[in-house]
Amino acid sequence: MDDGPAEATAVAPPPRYTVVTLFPDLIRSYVAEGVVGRAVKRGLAVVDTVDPRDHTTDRYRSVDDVPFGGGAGMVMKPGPVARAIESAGPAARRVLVTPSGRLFSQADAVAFSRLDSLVLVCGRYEGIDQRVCDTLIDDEISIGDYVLSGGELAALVVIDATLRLLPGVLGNAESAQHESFSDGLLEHPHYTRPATWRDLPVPPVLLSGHHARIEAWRRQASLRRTARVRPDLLASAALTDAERQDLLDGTSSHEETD
Ligand code: JCQ
Repeated sequence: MDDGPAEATAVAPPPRYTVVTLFPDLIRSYVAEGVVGRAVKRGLAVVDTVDPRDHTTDRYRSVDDVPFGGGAGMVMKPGPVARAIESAGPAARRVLVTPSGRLFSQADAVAFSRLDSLVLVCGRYEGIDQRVCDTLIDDEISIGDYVLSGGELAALVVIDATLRLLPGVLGNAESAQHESFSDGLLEHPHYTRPATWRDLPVPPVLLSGHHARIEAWRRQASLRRTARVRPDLLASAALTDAERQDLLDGTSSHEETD
């Protein structure tokens, strides 16, 4: 087989995730471990950090200041965080993680996984000077309706959810598993050995070896769990008419596992 001149075969660089943070060690320690750590070590993604404190110009290396108009808490000064963002160079998307953003979803993770670069900006204190958001930020996302002490955990959530979607990061089996969450339902329960544990048996169908019945049981368990725990998800989930009818027939008398 002739693949053409070897010297002309361009290799795309891996996607780059740059985190702008006052606590780079928090990011580094997480991305050194587990699925994300393996992906980074294999060169499937690059995660790096930029510290706004390294972009200060005053003797005290100050990154925050009192809010104009008064009030409690401190605000991140625009200069250091702006220079930190710009030091990452051009990026496909610059995202601020903040409780004031729109809610991050699996669909966002899929969209981010198709970008070749992403800058994630972590706020601390009460937030970041609005002029930085207005001029340097493309997107503001929240991971949920609660307040964290800083954006680092939220940025790590976004990186983790995004990076595991990159080609080659998960094995084939795990990737296929994914598709099953993409049907918009919650997962069915999982069991492993022993078949009886503390007098608790595994649902017998799972030991039957009857793959069609097992799939049907899992589908029903997913549907019932979703109806019970997250009924809001059913509106956009792909359900057959028969499945919708089954859920309407369902009462508290039957649990998800029967
Ligand atoms: C993200 N859900 C909660 C806290 C201000 C940029 O301004 C701020 C950022 C944070 C950190 O992020 C969160 C968060 N999603 O708390 C306050």
